[in-house]
Amino acid sequence: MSTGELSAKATSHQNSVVDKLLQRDAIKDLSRTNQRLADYVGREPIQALRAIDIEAPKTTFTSTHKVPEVNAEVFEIDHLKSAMASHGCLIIRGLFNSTKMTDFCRVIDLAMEATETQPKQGEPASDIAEIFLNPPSEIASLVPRPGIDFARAFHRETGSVMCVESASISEHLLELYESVGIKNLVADYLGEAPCLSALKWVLRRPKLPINRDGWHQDGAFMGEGINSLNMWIAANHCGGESGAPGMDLLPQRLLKILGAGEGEAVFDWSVSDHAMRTPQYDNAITAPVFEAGDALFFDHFLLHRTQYGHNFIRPRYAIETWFFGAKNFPSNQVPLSW
Ligand SMILES: O=C(O)CCC(=O)C(=O)O
Repeated sequence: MSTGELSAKATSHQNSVVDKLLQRDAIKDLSRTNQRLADYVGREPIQALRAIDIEAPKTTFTSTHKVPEVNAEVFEIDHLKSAMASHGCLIIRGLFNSTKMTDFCRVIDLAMEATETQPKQGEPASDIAEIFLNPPSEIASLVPRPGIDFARAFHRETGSVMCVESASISEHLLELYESVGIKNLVADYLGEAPCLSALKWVLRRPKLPINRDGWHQDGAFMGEGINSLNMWIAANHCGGESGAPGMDLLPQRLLKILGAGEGEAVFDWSVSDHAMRTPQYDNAITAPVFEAGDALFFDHFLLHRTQYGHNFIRPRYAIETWFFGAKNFPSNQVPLSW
């Protein structure tokens, strides 16, 4: 697809989040994102107390689902602390406006198309390409081996794109997060100010078929000692029997990395499906249904994978944002200040 076609598709969504993004100042956004990366260059992590090292309050959840959940209107920080301590995860229903999130699916399409449609050499980038593909200049030098090209190819092949490929999407999302109180929520949970990660801040529209052996704990490649919280936002109806892949979860509080690279696992950080089919895990595994705007929170010890199945008939859109302690962060995930 040419950048012209991309532009035509994008402008048919006037007054949408796409339209708002097109009105942004791409140069200003780029300079902000560059600064966020620069803030962490040469900074060493400090292994301080993590959220999971602190005794959490016990909250009663009324739902009978396997994953604790709460509606955004009644959410309090103790819900998160308690659920993370007991199950390693929590769903906050309706945390984001569902119309805005549904609208965001177009942004994900355009961001993915933009990374596949680089402007030809010597050809100036169109307005749309400037917004949807304006990565920070230093990113290539900051990504550890096997490097940025590997990371980009991995994302393209699996159906995802790093948010920082578009500084404007990144800055837009940070503003959105702040407007619904996410910065305070994450700081309250972590017990320290948060930072983000260029490598683990990802727009997702997973390609089918889903990998059966993709179970993993992110701590297998981030390290165990970090202070982390992931916010995974569904941008469309998915999970369960909805016809679009959600997430398969083992909602149990784990405090170490289990069996990385075991059995038929595809990566040295993943776990095979066979290894998960023990009586201890099998009854607990669940694939919750999500609506646009619902958010799932978990940390680097939760065992999960993109929901596996054969009956998917619709794409799934999601935004994954890993937050870390501003002091206790994994340096290999290319931290960004917030
Ligand atoms: O969105 C997905 O399917 C996978 C997300 C994931 O693995 C993660 O958030 O760590």
